[in-house]
Amino acid sequence: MQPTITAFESSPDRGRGLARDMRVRWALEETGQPYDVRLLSFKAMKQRAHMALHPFGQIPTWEEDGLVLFESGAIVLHLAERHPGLLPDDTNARARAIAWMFAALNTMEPPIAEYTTTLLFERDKPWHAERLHMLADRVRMRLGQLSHRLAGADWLEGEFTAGDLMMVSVLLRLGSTGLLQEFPNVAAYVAHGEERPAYRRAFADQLAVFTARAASQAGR
Ligand code: GTB
Repeated sequence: MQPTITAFESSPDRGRGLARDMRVRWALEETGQPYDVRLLSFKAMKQRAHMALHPFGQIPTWEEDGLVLFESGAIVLHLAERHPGLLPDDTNARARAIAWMFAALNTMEPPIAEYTTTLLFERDKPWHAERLHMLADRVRMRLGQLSHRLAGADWLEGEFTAGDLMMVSVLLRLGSTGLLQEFPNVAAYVAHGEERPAYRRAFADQLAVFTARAASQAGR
């Protein structure tokens, strides 16, 4: 049975690939695995059927042969461990790739998520400008450290791994904020990830969901 993942029926990012199903789609494309997608409204995400799959009522989830998973990192790791293409064979290199997955999710993503949340959803707060400034500096600190580590390399550990997939996915959340461009080698790293055919296929598929829905609503 091929896996089924869940995704937004209508993503708030209008198909810009920022929702977390995108990293799972990308991993599926990198490993050449076919999959099905079940689209969910915000309401359906909080209903019993989906809450039985995801304790926090979110996307993405993963269902395959009786296994149900949530958390995009756990899903990508599960996939990477079972199919070639995302983790090196060498034990130590594999451990390092997994460490980068955790770094993306646990060190980079929290300040980036805080920054983008404040940028988009807390504009009306009296402390908005001050907090945004502080959060931008926290993101800059991590980007600077990553930039130093990357130097002129294409990927974090020589070859492309699930660590890069996760890191690029997280960095893409910075989108048009301009922060990435302050670190040209990090911006180039992200662009390099976006150029991968597997990324492009995953991006096109999630965008098609948004455009099909927008077209059907316009036709009503
Ligand atoms: N840690 C979990 C994981 O990695 O899987 C986080 C999952 C998560 O945050 N899911 C979000 C969700 O289901 C979608 S991705 N939200 C609905 C809810 O909580 O009720 C987060 C997201 C949403 C929208 C944008 N955007 O529009 O740009 C970007 C990211």
